[in-house]
Amino acid sequence: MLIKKIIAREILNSRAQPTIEAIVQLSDASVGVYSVPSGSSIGKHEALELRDNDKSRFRGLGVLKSLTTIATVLAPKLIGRDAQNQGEIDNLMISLDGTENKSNLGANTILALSGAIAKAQSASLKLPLYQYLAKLRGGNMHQFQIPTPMFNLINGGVHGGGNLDFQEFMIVPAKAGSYSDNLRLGQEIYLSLKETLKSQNQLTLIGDEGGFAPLLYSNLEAFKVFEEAIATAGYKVGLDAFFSLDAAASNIKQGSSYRIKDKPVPLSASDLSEFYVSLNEQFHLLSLEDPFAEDDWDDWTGLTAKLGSEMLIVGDDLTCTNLARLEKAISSKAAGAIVIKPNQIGTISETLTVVTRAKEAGFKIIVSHRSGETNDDMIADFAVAVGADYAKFGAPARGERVAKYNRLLEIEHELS
Ligand code: 2PG
Ligand code: MG
Repeated sequence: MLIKKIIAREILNSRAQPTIEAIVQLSDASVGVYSVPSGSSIGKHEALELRDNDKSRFRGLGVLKSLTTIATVLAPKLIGRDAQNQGEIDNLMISLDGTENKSNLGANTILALSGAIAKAQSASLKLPLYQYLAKLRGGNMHQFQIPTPMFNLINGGVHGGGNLDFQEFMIVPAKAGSYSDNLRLGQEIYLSLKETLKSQNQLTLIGDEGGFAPLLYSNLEAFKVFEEAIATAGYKVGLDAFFSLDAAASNIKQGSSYRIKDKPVPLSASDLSEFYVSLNEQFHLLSLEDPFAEDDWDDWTGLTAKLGSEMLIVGDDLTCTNLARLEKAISSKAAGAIVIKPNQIGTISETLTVVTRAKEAGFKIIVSHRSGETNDDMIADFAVAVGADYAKFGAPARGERVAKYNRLLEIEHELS
């Protein structure tokens, strides 16, 4: 169906930062509305998020440049095109930008339209969005499954209160249960964790992704608190629920070493690797994301050789949903799983391509929100569409997080 009208607006995300909402209308009156998320632990190799840098508005974070680009550069080229040609449209926007990292027009500018066009076309076809996205990828249209949620229940690093060094302490339900049972487990452990923290006179204030941000003595202590909360909720670690960690290690690297409060002295990469080994001996991690800084490939390869058969070593800042970086991760055996975030690369088509390649290489797929989110729930459909193994949407609390978890409930209902 032909694209008839494109509108873009400046709205706010969950972190009080402006973002872009695009509204695309097709000639049959179908509409797609999509708003772009925003990270705070942004990988060096992500496509560029364009901001106005005009300090007189929104502390420089405004997105008026993007709105102007949409109105004057992109919309004139897109109006009249057929929205079913997502790949062609995305390629056109990539070539109009003309840079490697979309620094000319902005990945947020381009993704706003890429997402809204996909949503409009799925509405026009009267297909649920996850089915339409699966069709775009050329994937299996029959065996849809809901990915296993990764609940980020303790927020540290740049998402927390500045106390814990690692960024995301997650609880992941066992694969066996239904999605709704898994969501219930997440809620029960979340509220049990709140009580556990209270009983230890800890603050129960929350961080950017809805998890708690307590003032603990060490990063290890977070796992001990988890153990207690899980037991109190009536679940068993290693049977009903597993631990995952996003170290987001680029943010804790100072010079050539890493600083974590568990150790009195700075750690070399090999010290940190030993720390992960002993952490795993004590708490058995399901996955470990960004264990080292984003360009330290040899350290990644070493850790994957050491621990990769016991847990998933996950690239996020390492890979940045970027095909070339994924290829390097595959050939250097630097990881066994990849975080997929459309706004790291800037178009729906490129994101789908990265998923397809990662699957082909046997990587596990973790489709992820960003720490700065709106209530947009397209990422939930995306996770189902690509047959993701895991969906990482933060804590099972706060509106912009539960928008995604509740959308998965809706899809589960529809599939049953
Ligand atoms: C991450 C993400 C999402 P941010 O590192 O995995 O949880 O954080 O969006 O801040 O990059
Ligand atoms: Mg991460």
